[in-house]
Amino acid sequence: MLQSIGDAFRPGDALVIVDVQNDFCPDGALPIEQGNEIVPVLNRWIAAAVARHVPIYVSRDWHPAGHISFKEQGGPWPPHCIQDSQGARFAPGLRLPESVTKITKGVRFDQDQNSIFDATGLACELRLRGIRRLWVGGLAEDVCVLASVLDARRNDFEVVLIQNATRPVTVEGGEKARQQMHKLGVRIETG
Ligand code: VGL
Ligand code: ZN
Repeated sequence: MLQSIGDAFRPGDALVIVDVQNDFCPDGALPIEQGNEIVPVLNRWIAAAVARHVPIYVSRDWHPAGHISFKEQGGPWPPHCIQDSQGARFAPGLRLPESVTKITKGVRFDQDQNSIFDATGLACELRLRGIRRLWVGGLAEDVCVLASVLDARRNDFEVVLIQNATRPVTVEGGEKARQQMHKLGVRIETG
């Protein structure tokens, strides 16, 4: 457990918030149990990041209607996060400053994009800004958070997973995801 989350930051850090959108919260189309409970935790991290001038990146799953990842199209998921829908909006309690950088993913017609690094150019952007370490939270721990963290490690970024700022689709999936991340040198923190 960190003493003070602000003090945990150092130069070269960024805060990364993955897909905290209505459809992944309990009343949404692809509800994640207690998905909304991470919002107040993330708000503390956002405030600390703003106070320390730590850049904040926020991703959104942003699917065209009839996306390839939807069940009707042979994919694994119910329709969710359809572009411009209420379900695709960021959770209303999430206090995002105007200075956040948004990452839009899931827009590809030919395949899903679980990772925020997949065809977004994000690794290049982070390197240009001198970012070397990512503090990561969001939804879902065993899907888009996992895929993003794995890609971050492949791209040689250090990663700290904020454990209490993420929730999995399934409990077992979350455990496996944490094991996998830990093996790849991801630090797992509560703050
Ligand atoms: C996600 C399932 C489908 C996620 C996105 O953001 O974790 N999960 N699309
Ligand atoms: Zn999706």
